[in-house]
Amino acid sequence: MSLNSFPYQLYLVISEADCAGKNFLQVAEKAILGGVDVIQLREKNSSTDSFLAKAQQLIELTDKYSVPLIINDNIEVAEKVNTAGIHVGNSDASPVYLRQQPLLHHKIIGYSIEYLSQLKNEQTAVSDYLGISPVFRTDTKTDTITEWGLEGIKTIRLLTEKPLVAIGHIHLGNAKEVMNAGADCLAVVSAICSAPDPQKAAYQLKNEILK
Ligand code: TZP
Ligand code: MG
Repeated sequence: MSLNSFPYQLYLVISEADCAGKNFLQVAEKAILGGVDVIQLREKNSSTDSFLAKAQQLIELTDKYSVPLIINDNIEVAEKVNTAGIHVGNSDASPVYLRQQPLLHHKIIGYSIEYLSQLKNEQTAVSDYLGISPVFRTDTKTDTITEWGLEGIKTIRLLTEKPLVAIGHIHLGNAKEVMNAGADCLAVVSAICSAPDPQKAAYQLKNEILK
């Protein structure tokens, strides 16, 4: 297991829509105060202009707390806002392509794994961390392919030393078993964004990870 290129343990994936009426910047700040150590902005139904505006607001906050900000699948936003990284899926721009871009090549690159065959490809080789996507079925993202489950994490753990970020229906009740299966980091949307108290939710999750 190698944590050097991604030494984080609790990863908030956030969008304005996922915060359901709450101010997403306030949710993000509470999450940081609770123990989130990396944040991804994932705006699936926004125009690039709106995504850009949100990223510019969010990076002011993440910079204040020295928390890395990662942009989901939007090269223009990742280039224009000086974010720490970009996350892509199997059908997005490829990590190899991103590594060739002058404004992106040095950034953290995350790559979602939906098929075991991806572990052998050059995209995986150039990525800083791998998303195990999804671990469990989730209402937050329904266009998914494999549900890896705990067995899937164990299998992937045996096949790669890349840092593994588990995502998909992760909450306080299963956090420890997901870590024990071989994940290095837990990524959550609803466990924090939909929580009545996002700071407390983040704090409890972080404690569970560190236990
Ligand atoms: N990728 C795979 S599952 C997922 C993403 C973005 C959503 C996870 O959301 P939740 O609410 O933590 O299950
Ligand atoms: Mg995508």
